[in-house]
Amino acid sequence: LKKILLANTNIEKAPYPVPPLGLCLLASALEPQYTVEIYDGVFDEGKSLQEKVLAFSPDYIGFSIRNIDDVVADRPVFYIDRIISDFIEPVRKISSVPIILGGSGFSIFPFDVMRVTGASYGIVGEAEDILPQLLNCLDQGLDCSGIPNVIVGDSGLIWEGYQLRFMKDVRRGLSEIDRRIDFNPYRQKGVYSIQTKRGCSHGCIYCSYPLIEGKKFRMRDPADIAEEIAAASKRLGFVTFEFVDSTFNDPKGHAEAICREIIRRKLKVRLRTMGINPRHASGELFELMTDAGFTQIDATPDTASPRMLKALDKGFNLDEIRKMAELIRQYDLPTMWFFLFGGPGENEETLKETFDFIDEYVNPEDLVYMNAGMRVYPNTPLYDVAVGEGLIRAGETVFHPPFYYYSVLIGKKVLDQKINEAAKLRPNCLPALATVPPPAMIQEALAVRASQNLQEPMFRTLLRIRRVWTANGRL
Ligand code: B12
Repeated sequence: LKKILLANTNIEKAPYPVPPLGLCLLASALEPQYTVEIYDGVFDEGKSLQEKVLAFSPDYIGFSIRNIDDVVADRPVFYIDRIISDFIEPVRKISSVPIILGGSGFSIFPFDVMRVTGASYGIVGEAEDILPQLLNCLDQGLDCSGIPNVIVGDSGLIWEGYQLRFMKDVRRGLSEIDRRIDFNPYRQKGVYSIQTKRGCSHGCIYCSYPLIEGKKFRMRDPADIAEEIAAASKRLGFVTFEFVDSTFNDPKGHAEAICREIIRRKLKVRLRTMGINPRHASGELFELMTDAGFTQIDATPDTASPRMLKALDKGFNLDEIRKMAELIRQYDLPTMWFFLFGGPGENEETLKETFDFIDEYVNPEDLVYMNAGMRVYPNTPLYDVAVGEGLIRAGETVFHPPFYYYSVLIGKKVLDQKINEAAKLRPNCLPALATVPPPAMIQEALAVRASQNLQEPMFRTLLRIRRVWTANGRL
């Protein structure tokens, strides 16, 4: 059997380390035709990668590129430099096998990443079908440029005429993350990731998800998902499961069905999710989520200004966000709220509309994450707006340095100032730069949680400590 090493190049540990779900799914799709090993770089950061390559001696090496930058305008973290210096270059020094790239970050900027890494092949989007096809093609020494989603870079020229396809059926092998990588370091701070569907049919103007996963929702069977959770929790004991879907409760009915399957099996699990779509939030959904074991959710309306909801093409309205906020209070579900400020049309009035909503509806014990400036991705409506306003030229790359959009009606300086003022008045509202707590604060939070046996989400403990530190002038 031919051998492939799949390497996870993601070393980001904030807000918490995430296990390489995609690579585990790929491993399952490649077996038994290929012998697969995964190198997880999250904690090792590339240190033992050369050793791994020498010991395993793979025929192919796949690198997963999840993050390009950290989407915080004033914190210029560009992950690609270290991916090249700590992962790709060390491997090149000792091996000349084909290098294949993929992953969500890669899929947004495939040509830029191919250029800066000089990789042989890249696959845009999901790769369970395509990676085995590409490897079969390479095994036979054929020209692989006609395979959908594949970019060929080995001639030094990058072939840009690839077609993008998504699988019809997402019912595939299981990730079994803990069987493929060492899950122990994730136990404490991390989560076990579960994907319930792929695709996103919403049209939020800045968003890259439809480019990565396609625009059509493709759902997994709710019973299969509950079985996956049951099996993993049997193997691992008590861990938190997190749903990684673009929006958890779309299309309507699927999330409800998953909760029912979990409840029916009487699973004792701790669940969390990002992306609750206000349009499809209901008392029934919240009841089911609470019964299934949700202890925390993320609410990501982006704005609570009616004008900005339209400008960002969010597909829901302020009444629906209010209704969701009421349900969150009624069911007492700890929530992290996310707002993105500065989109097209943002001005001082629209900002006030969002802050008025926060003051009236958000529990002061819940965290509000305020991001100023919108990261522009290629092939999105926001990119076209930026071109139309003369901020970038048509076709211009926004890969590096990352390009952020700020409404011309307010500008970066005033927007940052307003966000900082809002944060001063509201201890639970944090500008993006303040959301990574200092290590000493995390230590204190861990100690408090252990001594009082607190089960609440970490962000609530941290927020309380933050208040004390601010009052003492420690921050
Ligand atoms: C869920 C999610 C989160 C969750 C993660 C929870 C969890 N338990 O994993 C949370 C909210 C914590 C999060 C945080 C962050 N995220 Co996030 N996140 C996502 C999201 C929505 C899904 C990722 C996922 O799990 N997908 C499911 C798996 C199955 O897919 P996959 O890993 O991509 O793998 C498939 C393919 O990519 C491909 N593939 C993957 N690897 C490889 C390798 C090879 C060789 C090949 C051929 C193919 C291949 O095949 C796989 C199977 O089909 C993506 C957007 C998206 N739709 O992809 C953003 C995304 C990855 N995140 C992004 C970012 C920036 C971040 C943060 C840096 C933000 C921040 N400042 O906090 C952090 C970093 C966290 C970390 N430790 O890395 C960006 C990255 C783009 C960029 N600008 O760099 C994305 C793309 C969203 C966006 N803005 O467009 N995130």
